Amino acid sequence: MVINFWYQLTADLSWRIAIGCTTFAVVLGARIDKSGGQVKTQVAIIGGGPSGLLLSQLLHTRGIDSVVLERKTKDYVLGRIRAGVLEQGLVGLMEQAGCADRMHAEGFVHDGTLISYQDQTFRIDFGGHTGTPVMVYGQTEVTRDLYQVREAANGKIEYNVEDVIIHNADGDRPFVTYTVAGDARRVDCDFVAGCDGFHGVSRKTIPQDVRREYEKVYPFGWLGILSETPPVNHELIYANSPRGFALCSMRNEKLSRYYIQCSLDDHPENWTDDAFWAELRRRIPKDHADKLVTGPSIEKSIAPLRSFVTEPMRWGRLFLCGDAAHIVPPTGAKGLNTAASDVHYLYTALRDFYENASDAGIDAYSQKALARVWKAERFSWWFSSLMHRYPDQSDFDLKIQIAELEFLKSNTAAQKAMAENYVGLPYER
Ligand code: FAS
Ligand code: PHB
Repeated sequence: MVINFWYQLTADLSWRIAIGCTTFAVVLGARIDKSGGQVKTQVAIIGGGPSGLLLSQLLHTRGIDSVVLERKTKDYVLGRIRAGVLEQGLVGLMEQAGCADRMHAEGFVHDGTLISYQDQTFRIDFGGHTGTPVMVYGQTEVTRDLYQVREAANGKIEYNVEDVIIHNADGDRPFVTYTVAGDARRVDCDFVAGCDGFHGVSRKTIPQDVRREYEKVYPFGWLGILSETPPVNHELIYANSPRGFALCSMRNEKLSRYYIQCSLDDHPENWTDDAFWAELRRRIPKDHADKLVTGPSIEKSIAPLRSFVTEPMRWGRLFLCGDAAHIVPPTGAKGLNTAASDVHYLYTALRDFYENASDAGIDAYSQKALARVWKAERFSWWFSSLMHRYPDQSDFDLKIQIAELEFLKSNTAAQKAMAENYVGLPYER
């Protein structure tokens, strides 16, 4: 904690000298001058989604202060319907962050999933192959729990921020400028965590001649609905049907989440609820289709599918986390979970910097995070290739896809490999 002490002392000294012209409220180590215009903290976090909030809370547990800058309102962030399946790694991080009680009370522990094709259905036994389950608990609830624990700790979160610019990321004194309702603000910090998602500013702060980007855009999207109906099955069902992919998931006993593969030029308003239910029935196993409980959709949206990675995930004192650095097709439920492993690596690196005066973690961050990112990219691409019907698929391609499903259905080693990837590969030490 030596570094932390000297940081606090110098920060106090420099601020005491300035105290004549400013008043400041100490908010978790972050200090704001009377205009609210300038803040000094240890880690400036761009983005108040799951990555940014989880990192902020984990840092807080070690007395490392941070400021989270979020472009939207809290309600807007909570209104996004996204991931539903948590790996044990993320479950552990939520426990470490001190906000796992509701997840354990309301989440569903799943030991397997069903896969269907050509009127056949088989189960991948996560527990049998790996001894590890997954937790079904919506990203919205994860984010809600993180907001709650940050607010309880007086965490500094600025909403509705605009014009965010990261300065001196490759120098020793980075800072972030931004505005709130036209009011200019500045955060001076030791490090910047870019947790601002695919459309954020952090990735683009890394010069183009430093960045290398890899991308694959899939020729289809997912039309998803949320309905206040009981799930059709107690475990998820991934379906490969001649009409396209479908997924049956859930949020709780009374809230179901369903997806069907759709074309990229489709729109949610093209689909009445009845049309969606009829199409879903055509794509899932008949015994489940017959017992499907339908109802009005309370959310209906289309998500495009892409695989994307940017390298490196660090530039000077700027570190990219989560969707700011990588995107996966949601088939393997790896988006949120890979963001979580980034946060784990960055949190432990910053903890070691402040507590042990060690640069080893921050110097190894990008390489260590990318090693796991690419394995998640591979699994998500593989599972998407296995389960979706591609517009340009030849008869040969289709035969290979079915043979792959036959092999997965009949081979223990193949099922073990799938289970190990789905429940989440270990976080490298
Ligand atoms: P996020 O995008 O969640 O959060 C980034 C935050 O930064 C946002 O709140 C944004 O408002 C803010 N921000 C952006 N620019 C900013 C700026 N300039 N200044 C300040 N703040 C800024 N994953 C799954 O595992 N399963 C799924 O089913 C699934 N479905 C998805 C559906 C959709 C439509 C999308 C887009 C993603 C889906 N994902 C899914 C992936 C998703 O869950 C992400 O992996 C997860 O949100 C990553 O979290 P963050 O890295 O925090 O990024
Ligand atoms: C979801 O419940 O939203 C969900 C579950 C598993 C996936 C994708 C999405 O692979």
